[in-house]
Amino acid sequence: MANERTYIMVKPDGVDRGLVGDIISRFEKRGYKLVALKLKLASEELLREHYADLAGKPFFNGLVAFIGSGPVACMVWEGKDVVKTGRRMLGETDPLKSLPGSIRGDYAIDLGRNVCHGSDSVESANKEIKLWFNEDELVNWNASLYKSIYE
Ligand code: YYY
Ligand code: MG
Repeated sequence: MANERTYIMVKPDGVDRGLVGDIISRFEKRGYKLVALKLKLASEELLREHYADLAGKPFFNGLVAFIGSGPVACMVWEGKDVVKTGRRMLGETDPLKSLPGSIRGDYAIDLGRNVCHGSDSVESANKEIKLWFNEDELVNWNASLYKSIYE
């Protein structure tokens, strides 16, 4: 579905390292359409909800503390198969297992500093987009480049 959406977030390590522009650029160049974008200092409550499926894992508290330690760049991207393709563009959860050419494979080493988040399913994407953005922050617009991206 060309109107599938995913939630992509540059984590505080990626923002601090100046990787926001590169990550946006990769999605733009691939042909995806940006429909929402903001910088945010996330509350502990928001992060506990965002990572709710990981509550109980030994790294959960450290993860929430780290993602809340600095600004994150939040975005929603739209296009055909963007959830699965976005995950492939990010690489594996463990950067050392990520192929060069992926974001984590190009820029990261440690699990807890893997630079970016991407929704793992359409269902998670819908939940995360609602959690991080108000409806009026999602911009519906026609990208003229679509005629050069889709046949
Ligand atoms: O979706 P993804 O980010 O690739 O991995 P998740 O299993 O959802 O874990 C979220 C986040 O938690 C991961 O990006 C790094 C961190 N983490 C960790 O610090 N240590 C682990 N053993 C597993 C995950
Ligand atoms: Mg995940």
